[in-house]
Amino acid sequence: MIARRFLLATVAALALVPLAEAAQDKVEIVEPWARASLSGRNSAAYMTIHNHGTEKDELIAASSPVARVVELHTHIMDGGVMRMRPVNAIEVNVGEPAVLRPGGLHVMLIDLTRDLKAGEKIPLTLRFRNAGERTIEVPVLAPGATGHGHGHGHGHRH
Ligand SMILES: [Cu+2]
Repeated sequence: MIARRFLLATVAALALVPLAEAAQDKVEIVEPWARASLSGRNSAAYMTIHNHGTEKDELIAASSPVARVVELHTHIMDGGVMRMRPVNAIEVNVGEPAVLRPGGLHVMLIDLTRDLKAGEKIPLTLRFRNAGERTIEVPVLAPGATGHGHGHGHGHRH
């Protein structure tokens, strides 16, 4: 009886190993893009963030070598005018992706260190409260772009 109990405990412990590894990759960033900026001093980056973990997470900061200041922003209606407003964090709930897109939540790239040209990729580091840091390569799209969806996807359809 004792031997059997020991065996069950061992099997249970082994089963936990893959779960622990999966938890490290619970945040998935899909279809990131940034708006090209050839003359302006600012730009913005957009993406969809999935949380495959079991607990709510939050995007709390971002940084990039192409911008001296990077903030998390949203848009609000203020007297009939759309205005951008910094937010402290962007919630990334389990099973409910955070969608950053023009006119809504975005990563604001302020005081660019150089032009952002369509076709290039810029590095962007995202810091999550639980998942830690992720550095991604963000494709730069033309100034009038509204996002992916013209055969530009990477097979991520949730
Ligand atoms: Cu903004």
